[in-house]
Amino acid sequence: MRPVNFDYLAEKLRNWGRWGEADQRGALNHIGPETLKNAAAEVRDGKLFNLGLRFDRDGPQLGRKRFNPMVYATDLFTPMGPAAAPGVCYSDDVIHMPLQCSTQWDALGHVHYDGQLYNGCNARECLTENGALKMGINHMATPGIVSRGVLLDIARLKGIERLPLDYAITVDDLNAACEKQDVSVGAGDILLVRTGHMLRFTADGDRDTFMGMQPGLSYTCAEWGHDKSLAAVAADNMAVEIMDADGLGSDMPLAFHMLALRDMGMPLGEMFNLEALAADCDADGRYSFMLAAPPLEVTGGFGSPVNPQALK
Ligand code: UVW
Repeated sequence: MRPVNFDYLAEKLRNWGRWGEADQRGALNHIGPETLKNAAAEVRDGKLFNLGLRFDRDGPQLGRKRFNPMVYATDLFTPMGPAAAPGVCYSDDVIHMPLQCSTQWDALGHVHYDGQLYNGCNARECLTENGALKMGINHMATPGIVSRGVLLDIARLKGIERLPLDYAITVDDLNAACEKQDVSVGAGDILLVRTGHMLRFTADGDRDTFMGMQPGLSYTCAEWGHDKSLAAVAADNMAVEIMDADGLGSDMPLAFHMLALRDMGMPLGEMFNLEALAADCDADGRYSFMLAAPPLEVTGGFGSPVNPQALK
């Protein structure tokens, strides 16, 4: 069975055609010139935060199909050329990694159901072994992803460091966090949701727990994001949304993914490390900032690694 009201929500929130039949950027279209100017105006204190995880063999993946990045040198101490003086050398390297292995954006082509992607694209025609012919991450890379960011710290709202593994964040939680933090969320904003789950990897080194059942958004929060005209949502867990036995046991697992990516055309950012930013927001009471998180322009990619930066 599909989650309660899933089909009703999917139809209500569907943005297909809203930005044209050929559109492949979805909710990123909410980011216009005014949004960008407002985003830049958030930079007041000269503070910069890196929200990305490191890309190395000690990443969060447990192995199997998604594994941690492997970097190899392809040139080491290589002389610059026949005429180069002794000791004038260069080094090059190659990285082997899944695009989904660490801090990343999901492209609109990442998930689908009922044979269709965002904007009604036929999944069989669009998804190939060499990438997405439509709805690839490359469409999000130009002109890029920069906007006003707003952090809603749901763990702090609850007075705890990390939400319990089975906690589903509700619309009431999002509204309560806005009120407590005295911040409003508007059209074109990128919402960052802190669950505290990241600490299970970064502080505890517990990959099994980090990659397992986890707290996150309930699929019902998709309607909130739609009403706010969010451009994108990212979180400090692996899936943005809650991953629990109920959801994974339904015939529409990752229901928030489906509503966001496939129906709303709203990209999802995963494994954003929000700890330093959240501590600063708590200290200065300001939960909005400029967020620059451009994906790599991987042609037809179902996702992209990203090194997101928040500026205050
Ligand atoms: C899946 O696991 C399908 O998606 P994600 O990595 O986006 O959570």
